[in-house]
Amino acid sequence: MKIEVITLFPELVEQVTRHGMPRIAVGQGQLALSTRNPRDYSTNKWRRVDARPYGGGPGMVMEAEPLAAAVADAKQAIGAAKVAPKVVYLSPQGSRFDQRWAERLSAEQGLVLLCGRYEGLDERVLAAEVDFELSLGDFVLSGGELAAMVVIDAIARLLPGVLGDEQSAVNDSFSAGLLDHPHYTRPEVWRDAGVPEVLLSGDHAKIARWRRQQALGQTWLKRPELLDGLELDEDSRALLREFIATRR
Ligand code: 9WO
Repeated sequence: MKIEVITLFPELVEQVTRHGMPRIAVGQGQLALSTRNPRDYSTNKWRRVDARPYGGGPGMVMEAEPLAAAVADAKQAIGAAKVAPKVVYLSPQGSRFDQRWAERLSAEQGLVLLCGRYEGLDERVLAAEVDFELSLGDFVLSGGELAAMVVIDAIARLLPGVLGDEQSAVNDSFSAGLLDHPHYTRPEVWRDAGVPEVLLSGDHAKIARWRRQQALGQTWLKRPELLDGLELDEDSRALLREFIATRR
């Protein structure tokens, strides 16, 4: 997958490929990340890309033309694919980004991520160029860059071959719409607290069942609304009933 990020802070966004899954994905050739600075598309001799809002008010707005020119070049650079790459704008006004969005975007051949600064973009460039407006949650940052980096990280680990077979994303608790099960490592006793017996039993079928039950139970405890969106099979419903019963 090719990702082009349009940003006034390219050196910030490029940091995302210095560590973790995005770094591995780049190393394997599964991900290519490029940045593009709207300032390089400004026709102003001071390289300005912002101006005061019509109607007045505080702050500045990013002008349409340098952004549109950067998007056009980004699409060209991604090239290849028969269909033009999707353009994503990161903003608090967007649809909530979640694991399903990460999965959907990871199937694209190319993506253009648009990062706003100041009070945001001229609305007309949004209407003309943006396919999806996505939000990480109900909070305001100083710009879209950190959100773009989060989206890149979430996508990178889903690209084919980036996670090894044994811990593939298909095994993620979240791929089933559930929270993760609890994890334990040495020592076997820490501050008088032990490790659940089953994890020391060596019975791998039993361990897998316990983990599935914990994933269901932790979701019920911490994020019950996630269960409303799921069609649990009878076995899972039985595991959850048992978890709830042992907690009363
Ligand atoms: C700034 C501002 C200042 C005074 C009054 C209102 C204001 N709104 C904003 C604002 O929304 N600025 C945004 C900064 C413009 C677009 C890029 N910025 C941004 C993106 N902040 N937070 C995000 C973001 C992106 C994805 N998920 C969560 C937050």
